[in-house]
Amino acid sequence: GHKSFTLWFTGLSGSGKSTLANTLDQRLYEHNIKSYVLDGDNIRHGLNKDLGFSPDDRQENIRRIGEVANLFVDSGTVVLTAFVSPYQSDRQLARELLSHDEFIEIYVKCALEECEKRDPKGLYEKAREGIIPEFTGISAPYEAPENPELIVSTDELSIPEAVDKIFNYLKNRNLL
Ligand code: GGZ
Repeated sequence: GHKSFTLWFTGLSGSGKSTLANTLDQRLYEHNIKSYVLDGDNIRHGLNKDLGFSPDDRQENIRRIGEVANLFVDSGTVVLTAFVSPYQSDRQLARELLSHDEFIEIYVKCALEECEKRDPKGLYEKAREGIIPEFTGISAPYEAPENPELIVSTDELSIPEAVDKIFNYLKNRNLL
């Protein structure tokens, strides 16, 4: 069978993390690889619905997601996580929960201006108006990864191109 590992997508709101994770998830299914996406829809509405967006709550959010990812990897599943995860220290903690080669950090890079222009849920507008406080990129920090395993620029690549880039990376590393 294939190896299992976590693909940890990090990036601004609207950068395309969930879209990439879900498209890749489908692609892995077509290759008979068992994978599962963890994102705000199935984590922040359930397990982590007691958490908000203060730095402490984000840290606890990421810690729990790291623990859950670890369990999925133990079960032999490829995990794709799609969370802003803006703090370097929180991502480092998640990395340390998994074994050395089981954590693959993918920086979904996209200029703030572009994310704000996309604004699919109107959250940036609300953040600018101060209706949403502590919004990443506007009124809360985003610490870009310094040494991610992979960078995909969604303001330069299409979704299929970005998915191809990740897929080829995994093949080259003999993970698929
Ligand atoms: C950032 C927020 C906030 C604040 C609500 N800051 O585009 P989205 O909507 O679907 O993705 C964002 C999501 C961020 O949740 P995460 O669990 O990924 O964040 S973290 O990793 O930092 O814990 C956005 C929405 O929730 N959202 N308020 N203040 N994003």
